[in-house]
Formats: sequence, structure tokens, C-alpha cells
Amino acid sequence: MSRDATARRLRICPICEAACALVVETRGREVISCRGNPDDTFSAGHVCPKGIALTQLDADSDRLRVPLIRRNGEHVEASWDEAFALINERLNEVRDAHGNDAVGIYIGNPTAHNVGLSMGFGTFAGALGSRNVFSAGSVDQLPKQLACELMFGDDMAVPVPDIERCHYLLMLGANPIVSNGSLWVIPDVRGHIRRFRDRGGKLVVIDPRRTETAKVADAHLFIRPGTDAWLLAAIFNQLVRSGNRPVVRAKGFDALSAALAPVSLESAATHTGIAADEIQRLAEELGESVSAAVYGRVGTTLQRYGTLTSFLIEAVNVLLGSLDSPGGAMFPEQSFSMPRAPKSGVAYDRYRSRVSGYPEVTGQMPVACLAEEIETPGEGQIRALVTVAGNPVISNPESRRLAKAFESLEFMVSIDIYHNDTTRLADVILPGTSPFEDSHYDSFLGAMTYRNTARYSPALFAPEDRPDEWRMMLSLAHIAAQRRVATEHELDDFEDTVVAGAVQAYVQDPSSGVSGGDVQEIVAAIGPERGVERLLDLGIRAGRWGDHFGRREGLSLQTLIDQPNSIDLGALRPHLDDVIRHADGCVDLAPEVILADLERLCAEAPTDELLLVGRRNIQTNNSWLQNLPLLSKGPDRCVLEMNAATPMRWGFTKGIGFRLRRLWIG
Ligand SMILES: Nc1nc2c(c(=O)[nH]1)N[C@H]1C(S)=C(S)[C@@H](COP(=O)(O)OP(=O)(O)OC[C@H]3O[C@@H](n4cnc5c(=O)[nH]c(N)nc54)[C@H](O)[C@@H]3O)O[C@H]1N2
Ligand SMILES: Nc1nc2c(c(=O)[nH]1)N[C@H]1C(S)=C(S)[C@@H](COP(=O)(O)OP(=O)(O)OC[C@H]3O[C@@H](n4cnc5c(=O)[nH]c(N)nc54)[C@H](O)[C@@H]3O)O[C@H]1N2
Ligand code: SF4
Ligand SMILES: [Mo]
Repeated sequence: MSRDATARRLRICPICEAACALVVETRGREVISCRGNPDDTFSAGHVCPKGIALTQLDADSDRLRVPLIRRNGEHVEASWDEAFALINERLNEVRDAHGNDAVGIYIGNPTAHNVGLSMGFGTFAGALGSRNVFSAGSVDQLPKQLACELMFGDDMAVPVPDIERCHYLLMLGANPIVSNGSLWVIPDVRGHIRRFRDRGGKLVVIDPRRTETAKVADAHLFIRPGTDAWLLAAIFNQLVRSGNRPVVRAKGFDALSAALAPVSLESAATHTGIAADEIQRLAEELGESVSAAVYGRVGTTLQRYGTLTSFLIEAVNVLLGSLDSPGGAMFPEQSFSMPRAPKSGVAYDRYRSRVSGYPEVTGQMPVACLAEEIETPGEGQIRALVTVAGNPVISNPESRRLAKAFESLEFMVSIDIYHNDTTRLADVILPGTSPFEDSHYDSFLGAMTYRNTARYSPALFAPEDRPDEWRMMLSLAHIAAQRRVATEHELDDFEDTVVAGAVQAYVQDPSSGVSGGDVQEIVAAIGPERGVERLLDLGIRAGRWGDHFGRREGLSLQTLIDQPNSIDLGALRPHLDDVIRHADGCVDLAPEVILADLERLCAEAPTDELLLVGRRNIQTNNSWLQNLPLLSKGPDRCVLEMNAATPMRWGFTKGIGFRLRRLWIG
């Protein structure tokens, strides 16, 4: 038993997109408790069972702490040196024999919540130079990012509802009361919805299921899954009929209106199952409200018309005059900025997948073709795979086929904190750290906060005898770039090169706060301490709110460290001109790919096939965490829910119990 005194430490929860600030009580290396931090300016004490369970995640004896290598079919413990040496040998063997594309990479969801991993991954992927990059994004938010790329020229320009000033919120395919919000960082969304409604705001939910969010809404309309584009098209047409026109600088309005014209209230009603007069009323209410925002999440992206639906959500926001307008759908300005390279065209379909010819989306391939890219022989076949904080065997389509494909690989590396359905197939597993052994900054989700904010939490403990995930990814990047395992000293030099390269990119970016600056001077000002913090400090200081390295008053990483309860940077502000990255500065309402998809939509006959949709549960997080005692309590959650009318129609009889043990998420 440790005799150390207890300490109260602050930390941002890395599990989900709410990014709640926590108070963590520690004694020596032991974590005693986690609870919400009431003093945090952004999350004000909110916490959920998963945040409280971080104590158990940290202590979990199942959590991997040393590398594992497959020997004679069994995973055995190995040293870091052995693990890196094997990766260097085998990964580079595949590259030497078959080229860079022969190595595939899969990036999982926690990468977005782990700054060391996400930045280190970027360095690794850059050094590897493979086109075969996959992520959980194509079974999640990538359609939304593509819609934003097409419309605004930036896949990270994702508008969020300005709920603090909004009067009418139309929410499609999201259940934030349970999910705690997604592509919308809004801890305690329940409290926000309550306050929004208390001041007269109206929440309308569109969902095939009576969700927990639908229950606290003013109205809920059931929709047939996959038909939101019909609803949005009909709303768009009604608004046009009422005289609404874009008030922001936009092009393609006439072309989009013409393409949407075939969608009548009646045809939308037939497809969606929502009555024509209900749709008309929705459009009227939206149009008449002082301010309104339309927001859609997984239900609108994880479906057949994900990109089109996401696009139409923003098109309706444009027509309502809501885009970039207080009380509408606004673009947060986060405290960290990435350097912007000159943009040439839209990041879509610049190349295609080898077997089925799927278009690339923002530098990624859809996971739907991962299995076939491994199975199909020929030039460019994937022969080795690196998975980073992901569990694709469970989270991607065709689990069994994918597992078989992974088994056929010449070499597979997984970076994860657990032995699971995916990592069990790897030749080498490199363990990530405990959530308390790395620092936290939301570099990805920071672009989607309900208010502008700046927040950072340092690691509570140094990882014992092992690299943190930034350093681990840097070692892999060195292996990919130099075809050799780095010594500690070489890795330090390599990090210096990475940092200098990043400074160079900011200096060359005319929109950055250090544009035209002196690289050496900036590198020296960032300071010699190691770690991903150097890139963070750089991106904060060169960014929107930064001190621009002494050019003005502003934030640095140190300011964030000094104010651990988060810095409130105020309500969201209009700044569309900074957001649009199309060369002509216009919101593009009629990209060809969207018009083509509208044709596909309009040609589709209504269907009443049986459809399965997902749902989340407050105690779960995707495919992991279920082993923690605090989160495994309660009734069996693997239950299929059906509309009371469905079983009769499909010939099922009452009393049949549906148990889906291998399906996760609710
Ligand atoms: N059936 C079905 N499929 C779905 C969904 C659904 O609702 N239903 N949802 C989709 C969505 S929205 C998503 S985002 C994807 C998720 O898809 P994935 O990202 O592939 O799956 P996760 O279950 O999130 O897996 C996360 C993995 O990261 C590991 N991990 C956790 N923290 C860390 C860390 O700090 N470091 C490292 N190295 N590893 C860590 C966990 O052990 C786990 O293995 O699934 C999609 N697939
Ligand atoms: N507790 C918990 N929280 C989580 C997660 C978790 O596993 N557990 N996962 C995290 C992740 S990775 C993500 S991406 C977010 C997702 O956050 P949300 O998008 O809020 O997630 P869901 O709760 O799945 O809500 C999606 C809703 O879409 C509905 N839906 C399905 N199909 C359609 C359709 O065609 N049209 C419409 N209009 N609705 C449809 C479903 O019924 C469901 O209510 O949650 C995050 N937070
Ligand atoms: S809602 Fe729960 S899991 Fe999500 S960040 Fe907050 S405490 Fe963590
Ligand atoms: Mo997700």
C-alpha cells in the first residue's frame, strides 16, 4: 500500500466527443477516483459512467503494458527493441518487394481523441507513403466531411448548432442524450437542451426510433431509415417557394434547385413515411423561426445517401440564412491550427481503389473495400497492415471475411491497449498508454465545440519504461522513412526534423500567424523539451488565438497549462470568408457529384424492406470498455428492438427472443 499523500489533478476525458473535464484523485501512481470538474468553464462538472470508469481502465490488468509478438502461433511478451526490430524487418521487406501501397493502414476512433497518436500517425503515414489508408471514418463521419469538402472546400469545416442563441433545432439521426454529442462537442447536452427549451427554443427530432433525445424534444417524427435526403429536398423546395435565397456568397443555387425540383411533398412523404403536411409544417416553422439550425449525425452519414444527406443539411442551413450566423450553424475557431498547404481542387476521387474502383475521399479509401484489397492478387495488393487504435474486425462490415483476410496477410501490426478480435490476429501488438499517461488536447474535435474554447491537460504520470504513443509513432515513422530502428538519440534528431518541417509549413502558409517568419527563430522559441507538446505549442501560437511568437498578445501552450479549468474564448463568431477554401471564395451548392447522386435518389422507388439501424448505450463506447466492472453492470444490452407492428408483418410470432451477442453498440 502506497503511503503517498493524495493529490487532486485535472484531466480531460479522452473517451468520447463530449471531452468532459475531470478531477482525478491520485495517490502515488494509483488513481483513486474520477469525477466531473465543476470549475471547468466548458464542461462545468459534467461526467458520465465511462469517465468515472477511467479509474478501472487505468488499473485494468487486461490492459496491455508490454509489446506482444506472435511466436509459433502464440502471442508472447517481448521487449520494445525486439518488437521494433521485427517491424522494421518485415514491414520494409514487404515494401521493398511490392512497393509502399502493399502496406495498408487502418486508423480507429480513439486516434481522434489522442493527440500524440493522431499527430504521430500523420508523421508515420507521411513517411510510409501508402495510398491504402483506411479509417473508421468511412463507417462514421466521412460522408459529412466529404459534403463539407465539396461545399466549403475544407473537410474539417463542419458547422455546429449555435445552441446558446438558436430558436429552432432540427436534429436528424442523432441521439446526443446517450451519445453525448458527435461532431459537436457539447458536454452536458441534456442541460443545454433544457436551457434552450426554457428560453423558448424548439427541438424537433427525426429518427426511426423513439430515442432518449426524442423523449426530451418538442416533436419527434419517425422516418424510414435512409430517406432523410427526400425530407431535406422537400424542405429545401418549400423554402425556395417561400422566397428563401442564399444570403452568403454561394454559387450553383439554380442548378441545385433544378435538380431538387422533382421532389414533391408527396413523393417525400411516400419515401420517408412522414406526412406531406408535417413536412410542410416543418419547412414553415424553420423558415419563420428567428434563428434555426439543422444538425445531423450518424443516422444521416451511416446510410446509403450519407454524403447527399449531409450536403442537403447544410444546403438547408444556407437557405435559412443560418450558415455562419449567430443562432444558426456556425464554424468554431479552435485554439490549435494546422498549417494550410495551397489547395488544388477538391480532395475527392483523385485516385481509385484497385479492385472495385471506389473513389478516394480526403486521402482515404472506404473500409468496405479493405477485405478485397487484401484478398485480390496482383500489383498493389495489400500484404501488410498496421491498425492504430481500431477494432475493424468488429466495427467494419463483413467481420468474418475481414478476419480471414487479416489472417492471410504476410505481416500485421496493431497499436492498441487490448488484446481483442482484431489485435489477436497481429504479428506484433504495441501497447498504447493508460489515459493518464499521456497529455490531452482535442486537435480534431476542437474544430466542433459549442463555444470557442482552449483547453489542455498534461499527463498525470510518465509511462513506465516505455514510450508514449507520440514517441512510439515517431519510431515507426523512422522505420518507414529510414528503413532502420532509431536509437534514442537518433529519434530525438528525427523529432527535431519533424518539428522543423512543421514550422516550415506554417511559415509558408499565408493564413498562419507566423507566415514569412524565421524557421530557426521559431524552432528555438518553441523550446527544446521533447514530445508532441512542441507541435501543439506551435499550432496554438501560430493559430487563430495565438501570440504569433511575440507578434501580438495571445495564447501559447503555457497559457493553457496555467489555466487548467479551460479558457472560454466566447460565443461562436461569423467568419465564413476564412472558412471557404474554394478558389472563388463561394459556397458551392452544386458540385457535380451531388447532382449525380440526386439523380440516383430521384430514380429510387420507395421501399418497405426490413432495415436494421444501430443505437448506443450510455455505458458503452463502440467495441471496447465492456470488460470494466462499472460498465458491465445492468441488464443485457444486446437486444434487438422492433416496432410492435413489424414482427406480425414479417411473419415473426410473439415470444421469440432476439439476442445478437456479436453485435456491439447497444
Ligand atoms: N455495427 C456497427 N458498426 C459500427 C458502428 C455502429 O454503430 N454499429 N459505429 C461506427 C462508428 S461511429 C465508429 S467511430 C467505428 C469505430 O470503429 P473502430 O475505431 O475500428 O472501433 P473501436 O471499437 O472504437 O475500437 C477502438 C480500439 O482502440 C483501442 N484503444 C482505446 N484507447 C486507445 C488508446 O489510447 N491507444 C490505443 N493505441 N488504442 C486505444 C481499443 O482497445 C479498441 O480496440 O465503428 C463504426 N462501426
Ligand atoms: N454512450 C456512447 N456514446 C458514444 C458512443 C458509444 O458507443 N456509446 N460512440 C461514439 C461515436 S464513435 C459516435 S460516432 C457518436 C455518434 O453519436 P450519435 O450520432 O448521436 O449516435 P447514435 O446514438 O447512434 O444516434 C444515431 C441515431 O440515428 C438514428 N438513425 C439510424 N438510421 C437513421 C436514418 O436513416 N435517418 C435518421 N434520421 N436517423 C437514423 C438511430 O436510430 C439513432 O437514434 O457517439 C459517440 N458517443
Ligand atoms: S460523456 Fe463520459 S465518456 Fe464522454 S467525455 Fe464525458 S465523461 Fe468521458
Ligand atoms: Mo464514431
